[in-house]
Amino acid sequence: MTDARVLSIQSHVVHGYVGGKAAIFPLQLLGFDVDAINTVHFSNHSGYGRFGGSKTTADELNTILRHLSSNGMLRPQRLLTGYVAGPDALAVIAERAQKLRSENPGMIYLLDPVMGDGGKIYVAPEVVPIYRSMLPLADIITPNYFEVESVLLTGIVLSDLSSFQNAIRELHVKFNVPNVVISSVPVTHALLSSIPEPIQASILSDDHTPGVVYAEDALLSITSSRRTSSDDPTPSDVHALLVRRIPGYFSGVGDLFSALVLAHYRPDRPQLADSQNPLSKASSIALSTLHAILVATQKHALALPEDERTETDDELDGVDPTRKVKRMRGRELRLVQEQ
Ligand code: PXL
Repeated sequence: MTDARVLSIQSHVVHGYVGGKAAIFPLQLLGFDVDAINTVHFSNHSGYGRFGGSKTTADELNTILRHLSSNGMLRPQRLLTGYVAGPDALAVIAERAQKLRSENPGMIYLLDPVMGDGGKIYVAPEVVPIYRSMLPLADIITPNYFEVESVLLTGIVLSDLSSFQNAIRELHVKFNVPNVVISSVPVTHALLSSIPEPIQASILSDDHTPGVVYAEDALLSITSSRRTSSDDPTPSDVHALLVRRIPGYFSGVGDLFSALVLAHYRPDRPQLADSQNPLSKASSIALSTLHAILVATQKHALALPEDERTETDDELDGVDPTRKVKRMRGRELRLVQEQ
């Protein structure tokens, strides 16, 4: 393997597996050297309710990048950026991503525009325009469903097939991103009924469990790769990957997914089945790995003593902080055990 160094810029937590802690070990297992810059250094992820530590300032990031650069250590073949705590730090990363891109046009950059989820925006408003200006630098972006449909990215409410088509087109055309993966898409009735029937049937026939309404029990990842040939009338090649939803609260899932997509994205390898492109193939492998990790994590969490166990997210609302911490601890991704 020659293209084996990834520069990963995202959170660090001492305990548990989100941000870099969810991304670096899987990348290493898949054969990559990983240079890791921490955008925060926290005790644990924010879902515990109680957490603390520091955010890396723009000055600190600049110092680290400057020294890496002057030591000739800043020549990654792949770049992965995730959660960044604020606009000043993000501006430094944007500037560096631009520089790395111009120094190495062949670098593969996966940008996860971490801005919100499930209806909640968790970054300062000034972060949004910086991310939007960074999107054209990326080869792959992995926004979640909420980030795409909110004002954070397109403002196009994702309901049926045509709204997805419009949003995907906007990401390819307006933001000039060649590869888009939209994760955590619920399989709603409106979406299902807007899809041509043979495709609808292929989604539903995936269900082998009698009596289960699979659509409600599943999430889609939608991948779209812009066609490269200018005489191709189809603007992009879209795949929808269906995965069974594992109920419960997990953190770091998006970070793990993005790392796996980046690791498995091999545009240099031509041997693909007709029905795949490098992005859909990478996403499909990433999803099956992620699914296996979540199944194992869920199994572990459910086997814990009663006061450490959570079966649904609701059980976490209103529980006292100490119990919540116990319950969260049992839901850390089982990356090491399932390596
Ligand atoms: O993407 C997950 C994540 C990343 N970084 C920090 C977090 C979380 C999730 O809670 O708290 C600091």
